[in-house]
This record gives sequence, structure tokens and C-alpha cells, in this order.
Amino acid sequence: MLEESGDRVTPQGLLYKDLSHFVNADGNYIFCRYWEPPGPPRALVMIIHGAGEHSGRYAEVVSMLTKQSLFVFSHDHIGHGQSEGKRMIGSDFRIYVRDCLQHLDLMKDRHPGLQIFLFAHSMGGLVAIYILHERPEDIAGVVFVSPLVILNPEAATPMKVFLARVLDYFLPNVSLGYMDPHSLSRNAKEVQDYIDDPLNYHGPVRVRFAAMLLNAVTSVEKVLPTITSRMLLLHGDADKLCDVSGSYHFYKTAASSDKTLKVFEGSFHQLHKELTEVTEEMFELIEKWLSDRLSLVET
Ligand code: 9JX
Repeated sequence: MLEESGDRVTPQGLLYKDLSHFVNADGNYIFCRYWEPPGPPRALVMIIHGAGEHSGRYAEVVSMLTKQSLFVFSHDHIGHGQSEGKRMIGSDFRIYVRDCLQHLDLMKDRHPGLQIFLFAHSMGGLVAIYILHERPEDIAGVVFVSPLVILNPEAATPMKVFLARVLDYFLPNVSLGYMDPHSLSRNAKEVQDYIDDPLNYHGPVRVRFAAMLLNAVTSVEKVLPTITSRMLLLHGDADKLCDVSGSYHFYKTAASSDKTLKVFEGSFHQLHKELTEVTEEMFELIEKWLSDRLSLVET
């Protein structure tokens, strides 16, 4: 794989041959990150990032996980961060899922016998639900942080949904406006960090991308009752992007016997970059949830 990379460069101009990557089924180069724990790993955790961001935004989550002797890995979705692909122009949501499964298989082969957990945020949560649907036996459990299950009903009014679908046919590149990061966290420093990070997408939301997400959210409805995996669901009840009702609905609908939902009062979307007390509490919860399940042998 590596010798094929030749002179292929990331959107930022770095050579892929100098970076961790894999080549997906369409021949696109996907940028990967790996964080090894100090000792032998107890399990693997795959981080699945959200729309418009990238795998480098999980440093705090990563250090919490590697401290627990977990081997963490992730990649930038196509069209994101240091991976190839047009920026935030989704052709098909299944490509995100397919590429994740490829990376998962790669890591399963490299670390046979280790359990694999997922840590998924926002749109990454929607990707994770589809992964669970396709490979329930491969995943030991999932931590969902503000998963995208239902779009905020105020943002996605029936009229806007209808318009997005019609426009998608004629004008897929039309801008629907910008996402406001100030509405996603109460922590001003985190908002500024997000704005200053050039690997995030700072352009407008295009019709094509919104329509793709709408379709993926609509289709997931049938998938939810088929989910049987262990899961920890974390969501802020003041989330203006992915409504908390999505997590309530997922919690009620999933067939899992081991499921936990924790709602953070007054918190916005970006729980792992929220006010310190919120972020600390959620990290403690995740640590405890994972350590309680690490020793469990799959039944
Ligand atoms: C985005 C839709 C979900 C159109 C985006 C402080 C998502 C911080 C931050 C990174 C938020 C993570 C999440 C653009 C255009 C559904 C504040 C869209 C969307 C659409 C994700 C990840 C900002 C947003 N914010 N999101 N981030 N994103 O999946 O770290 S820090 Cl429809």
C-alpha cells in the first residue's frame, strides 16, 4: 500500500508516504492517527469524528483513553482534515461507514483477540449506528457523544427539508449558510480554538451535504431497533444542532440490554469541549463505564 503512495499529497501539501494512511475502495487516500498506551493494550478504541472536523480534535479524549491502557486509533473521513476528497461535499453517507469498516478490519488483523470499542461524536455517531448494524459482533461497546439521530427541529423545518431535497436535484452546490460554533459550546476558549484550527471546515453548508445527512438520518430510523450493542449515550439538553430527543429516542428504541443515557442539563453540543465541570464529569463517566466493561467477556 505504502509504495503506491508515491507523490500523493494531502490537501495541505504533505506527502502521504510520510504519514499514516490507508487507501479506500475508491482509491482515495485516508489519513490515520494511532495513539499507543504505555503498556500492552487492554482493548482498542476507534474514534469516529463528526462533520466538518477531524481526528486531531480528540487529544483530551485520547489521553483519558490511553491512560486506561487502551490503544486509540482514528482517521479523517473523506473530504475532511488531511484526507483526500472534496471538502464537505458528500456523495454518499455509506462511504464514511465503508471506510470505517476497512480501518476496523485492518486493526482487527493487526491486533487479533482485542475487543474494539467505538467513541463517536455527532455525525460520527450516525456512522457508528450503521457500523453496529452491519457488524454487531465486532464491537464490544460504543460511547456516543451528542449523536446525530434527529436534527434540531427548529433548524430542520419541514419546509427546509423539502427545499433541500428539491434543490439537491438542481443546485447541489448552493450554500445553506454557515454553522455558528458559538452555538455549539458555552466554552469561549474552545469556540476560538475551533475557529483557529485550519483543519476544520469553515466554509458554508452545501445543499448536497445537508441532503445526504437528511437521507442518512431518515434511513437510520429502521436501523435503531436492530441495535443490540452495549452503549453509553451522552447528550446536552440545550444542544442546538443534534436535538437531545434523538438520544432519548435511540435509548428507548435500541434492543440493547446494556444501555445508559446521561443528559447534561444546559449543555450545548460539544460536550467534550464544554464548560470544565461538564467535560470533567463526562470524562469520569466514560472512564467508569469503560473500565466496568473492559473485563467483561462477550456473551
Ligand atoms: C456542519 C451537521 C452535525 C452543515 C455538523 C466549540 C455536525 C467545537 C467543535 C467540531 C461542531 C465538531 C460537530 C456544517 C454544515 C450535523 C464549538 C453539521 C453541519 C451541517 C458534527 C461535528 C464544532 C458538528 N464547536 N457536526 N466542533 N462539530 O458532526 O469542536 S468546539 Cl448540516
